[in-house]
Amino acid sequence: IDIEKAQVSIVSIPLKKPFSTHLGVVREREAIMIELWDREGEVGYGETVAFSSPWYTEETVKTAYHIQKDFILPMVLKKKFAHPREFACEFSSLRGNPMAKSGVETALWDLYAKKQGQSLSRILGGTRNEVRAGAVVATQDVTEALKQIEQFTEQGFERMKLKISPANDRQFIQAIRKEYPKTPLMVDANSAYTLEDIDQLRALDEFELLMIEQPLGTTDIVEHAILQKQINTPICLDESITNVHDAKSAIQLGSCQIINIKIGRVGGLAIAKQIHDLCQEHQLQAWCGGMIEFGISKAYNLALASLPGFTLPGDLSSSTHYWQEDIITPAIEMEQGKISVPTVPGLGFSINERRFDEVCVHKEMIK
Ligand code: OSB
Ligand code: MG
Repeated sequence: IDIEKAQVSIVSIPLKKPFSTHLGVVREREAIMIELWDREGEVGYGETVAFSSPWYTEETVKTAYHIQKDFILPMVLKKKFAHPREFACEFSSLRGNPMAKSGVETALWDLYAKKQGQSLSRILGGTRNEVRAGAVVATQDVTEALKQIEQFTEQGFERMKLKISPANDRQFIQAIRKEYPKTPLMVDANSAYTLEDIDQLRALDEFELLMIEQPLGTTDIVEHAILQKQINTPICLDESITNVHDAKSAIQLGSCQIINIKIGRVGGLAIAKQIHDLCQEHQLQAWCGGMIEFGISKAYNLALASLPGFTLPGDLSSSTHYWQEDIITPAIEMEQGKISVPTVPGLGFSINERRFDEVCVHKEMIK
């Protein structure tokens, strides 16, 4: 892969409804799109999933833009890659900034898969032709949550994830369990608890949740191991797993039974695949997390989630789940709770230029 030029653009679209967690509310999604062209005119697409503010992890749209424009892209333009796997090694001396890295690394995978004439899923070793979807209920209001679950159920989602916090767990989950006694339910706390809340967390065991995602702090790998010994609900780690080493530590310590793998959070597709392989080796369940993302990132999630170790439904939804019209073509659609994995060469989706121009707020070519 020999890259000739790169375009970095910022797109922005308002959400159909606010996405609310104990950390704040997302009303508008802003993200950085990456287009890489090689010397033969082939293009690869990437999406950078950092948010406008650092509520989920440290990165933001502005920090990722700076790292990509001033460090990653100049190096990518200079180097020739035999395989996208070489990216992680090449950039090991650029510390942190996993979402900035992932936005560029994924574009190399799309380009590579197109050159090979194979689907990205196939290149990665995917074994599924469809993946199971899952919906996220991100509101602090019970009536609104029930309304959303009713709609999600009608749309075909079979698994619901509720955003919880110490101020909003028991009564909230109870109200939903009462109406939906059989629906597979899981909860995500985004680090809202500490070990002092052990009794409150143990009290959630009775709801037979599929898992509790990231109850404790982002760096609390040891504390999660202590907590897991005292509750029955399986712990799933999200924010705590930022690379392969974190996954190894969590597995060795028994900090979780399940890992949520997000390509952007771990710094790219090659590392996401390595964490998947590690989960398989140690018999941990894995699933693919979501970032309220645009279609390009969703398409990478489909390819990743087609790997055999992704045994649970992911935070995967159609490309019109969060807004009326996305920037990709064709659209990603969900049918009966499932989304099909593309079989055409590469990522399987490209940018819809008309829609892209409507929502693009900044564009820059780097040569
Ligand atoms: O913690 O999994 C999370 C969205 C943005 C940031 C963090 C998280 C989420 C979600 C997934 O819960 C929502 C989705 O993309 O469907
Ligand atoms: Mg999460």
